Amino acid sequence: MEHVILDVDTGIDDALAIAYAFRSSELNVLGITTGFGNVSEKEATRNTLQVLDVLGLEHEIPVIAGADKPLSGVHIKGKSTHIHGEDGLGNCGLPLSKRRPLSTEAANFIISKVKELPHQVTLIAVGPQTNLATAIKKDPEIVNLVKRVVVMGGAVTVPGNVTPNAEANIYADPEAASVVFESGIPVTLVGLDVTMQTLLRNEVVNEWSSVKSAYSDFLQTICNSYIGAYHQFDSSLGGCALHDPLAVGVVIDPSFVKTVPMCVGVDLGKGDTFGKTYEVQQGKANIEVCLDIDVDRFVSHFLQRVI
Ligand SMILES: [Ca+2]
Repeated sequence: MEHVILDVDTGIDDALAIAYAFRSSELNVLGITTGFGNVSEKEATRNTLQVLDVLGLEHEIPVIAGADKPLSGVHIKGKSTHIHGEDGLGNCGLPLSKRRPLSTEAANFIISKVKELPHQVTLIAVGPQTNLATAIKKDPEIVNLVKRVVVMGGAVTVPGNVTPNAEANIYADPEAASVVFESGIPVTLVGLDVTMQTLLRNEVVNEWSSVKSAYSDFLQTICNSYIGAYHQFDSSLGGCALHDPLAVGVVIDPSFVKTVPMCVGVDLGKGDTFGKTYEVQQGKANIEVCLDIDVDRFVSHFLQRVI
C-alpha cells in the first residue's frame, strides 16, 4: 500500500480526487492538507471535512489547514467560483461537518509524516504547491526523504487555462512551484497536457440518478455543476476534465500515462507568460512530465472506484 498525503484546495475535482483515493485500497491516506486556490484556505478546509462526511468515513482522517496566501504574500489569482460554485462544491448545500482540522499546520504535518516514514510518502498535490514549498523551506532535509511528489499543474506543451500561458495551480503560486520543481524531489507533473483529455461525460453522470444515496446525489450535484461551468467555456466538450483525480490515478497505476523526463522551468517574470511552465532547452531533467494518457482505461477505472 502506498502512503500518501493529499494536498488540496477543495473544489469539485479535488472532491472527486479525495473520493477516488479513499475508495482505492492501493492507497493509505495519511492525511489531507488544505490551502487556498479554487477557494480560500478556510473554505477548502470546510469543504474537505464535508467531503469526508459524505464519503461516510467513520474513522478519523487528519485534515490540516495550510497556506492562505502564496509565498509572495500577494494573491494574483482570485477564487474560481465561476468553475466550482460560490462554495467551491457546486453550491451543493452540504451541512457543516462536526469534524475538526488538527491544530498543527500543513507544512509541519508534511515534515513530520515524511520523517516518520522516510522514502515512503508520496505527496499528491492538486492545488497550488505553497504547503509543500513551505515545508521544504522550513526543513530542507525532507527533500531527500519524500518518495515522490505528483503535482496536478502546469501546461508544458499546451495552452494554459487561467491565462493563455498558465495553468491555475501554478499561476496561483509560481514561486512555490519553482521551489518544488528545483528541490531535487522526484516530481511527476500531471498537467493540462493530459488532464484536458480526461472527460467525464454528461451522459455518464445522468446514469448515476438510478443510484439513490446521499453520496450519489452529492456526486451528481457537483459533477453537473462542473460540467455546466465547462459548457459555458466550450459547449462542444460535453463533459468536464478530471484534473485532480488523474494525479491520484497516476499513483494508483502509473501505466495510465506515459512520461518524458524534462527540465521544466516556471516563468516568474511579470509579463504575459507569468506562471507558464516551459521546457528549458539543454537543462538537466528535473521532472517527469505526463504527455500521453490511456484515457479510456483511466476514466473507466475512476468511475468503477468512485461510483
Ligand atoms: Ca485542486
